[in-house]
Amino acid sequence: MHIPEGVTAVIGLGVSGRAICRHLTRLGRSFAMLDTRAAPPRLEAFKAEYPDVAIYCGPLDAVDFSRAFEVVISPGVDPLTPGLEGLLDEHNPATNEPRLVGEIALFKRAVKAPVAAITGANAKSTVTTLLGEMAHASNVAAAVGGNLGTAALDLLEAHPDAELYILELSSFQLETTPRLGAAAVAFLNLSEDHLDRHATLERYRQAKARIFIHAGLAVVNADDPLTWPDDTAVPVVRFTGHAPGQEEWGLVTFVGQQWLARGADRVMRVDALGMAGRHNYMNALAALALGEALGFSRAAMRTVLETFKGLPHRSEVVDTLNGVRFVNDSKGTNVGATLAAIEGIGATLEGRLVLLAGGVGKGADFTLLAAPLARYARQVLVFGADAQRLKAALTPTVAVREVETLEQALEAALEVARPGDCVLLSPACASLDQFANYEARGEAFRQWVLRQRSEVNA
Ligand code: UMA
Ligand code: ADP
Repeated sequence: MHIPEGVTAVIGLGVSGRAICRHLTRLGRSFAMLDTRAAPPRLEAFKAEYPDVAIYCGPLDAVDFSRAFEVVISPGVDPLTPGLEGLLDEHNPATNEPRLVGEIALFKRAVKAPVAAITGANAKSTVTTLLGEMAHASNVAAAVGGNLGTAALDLLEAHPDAELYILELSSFQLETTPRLGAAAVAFLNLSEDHLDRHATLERYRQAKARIFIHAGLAVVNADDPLTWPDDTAVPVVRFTGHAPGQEEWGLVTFVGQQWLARGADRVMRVDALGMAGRHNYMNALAALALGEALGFSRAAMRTVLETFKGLPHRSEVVDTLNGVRFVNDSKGTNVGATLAAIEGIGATLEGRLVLLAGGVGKGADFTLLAAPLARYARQVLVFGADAQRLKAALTPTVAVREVETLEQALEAALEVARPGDCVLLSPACASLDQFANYEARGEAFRQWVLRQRSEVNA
């Protein structure tokens, strides 16, 4: 297959690919759709919607891109896929950008209002959602999406008059964004994830650090130097889990109570936060720092922090059965997220945590979990594709039992948990070996707990 002269090649028939096609249609540009899978989902629906668009499914090294206007790639496709090599480094004189770009490059060319963007290994969705709520509470017409919810290009059509676009951006999206030029950005934290794609933590960091390009202001984590920009020209505001410097956001203790504060200026007590867990103090601070940079009202931001209970599948309390609390953190899909959940929740119940973990480990180093689990966990139940690797990393430091499925892990948890304990699903792994996605895994956990509840009540 060759892409004809002047035609844009769109790669990936997913949420982003479809949003890119709608956008190119609005611009009146001709395009072809490509997907590396032999039979991508929703192919027939796409053909029906775009009967005149050329479609190619198969290996990209059989495609001649040399005459394409540009190549616009979906985040799930590696720019180093055979057939695409070199395109990211090739200059496109028509756009003054690389010949290979992603959805966010097209978004940047079209957007008329300021952009706020959030990245990090974890907590992106939580902080993005919080910031969106804070904007609305401050009467700013903000449109929220990106890696979370509505695709960025679809936001432009759904909210053409937005005063602010708030985007959660993944490393996959940033990797193919030449210059974002956002008014305010945040890089929340960095720990290993997606190493199957980025190969090293440094390459993962570099992809995420593209968020700083031409940024008006950057909110970064003072406790995590990997989130700091290499470019010292970017104005920075820091947040920390310790006492803040004068211009920083952090935690201060006042008359025995911990407060979120900007320098010496106390903003709210942590026990007034709607979200549970110490890791959410950091998320609240990051959102406050961004909100203040964007001119939101402090009173409005405080109200949001008091009422926002967190997103589903993120340290979400499902129910308490016979004194045992069941917490669904299915979105804990990497070691960093699971560490945050264990420390966020476990700190209040040393030795009383029953952790359920497992799935697809994406090549992660699970030994980092051993020390905190030795302190906080009564028992760890591992399941799924990487159960054995998890077990090997935690043995003999922690009591680990291997089972096959989440349901078996829950049954085993019920046997070992005592009143006052917490059964936490925070798998440190992706779900795709046994579930459609992390939501389906969290829902399976929730449904099982609710079934137990009806048996308890019966
Ligand atoms: N795929 C192929 N060949 C292709 C195209 C896709 O094999 O030619 C596979 C990918 O490897 C992946 C799947 O298809 O397994 C989906 O990839 P995609 O790029 O088509 O995904 P979209 O449906 O466009 O969704 C993407 C984000 N998905 C990914 O980055 C994998 C969605 O984030 C995002 O909401 C959406 O764009 C809109 O911006 C999801 C996600 O899992 C929530 N993100 C990762 C994360 O948060 O960890 C980064
Ligand atoms: P993302 O969109 O980056 O995946 P989410 O807000 O969906 O982030 O949260 C994902 C997981 O990250 C949660 O399950 C939680 O365990 C963990 N998490 C939440 N806050 C933090 C934090 N400040 N640092 C590290 N991990 C966190």
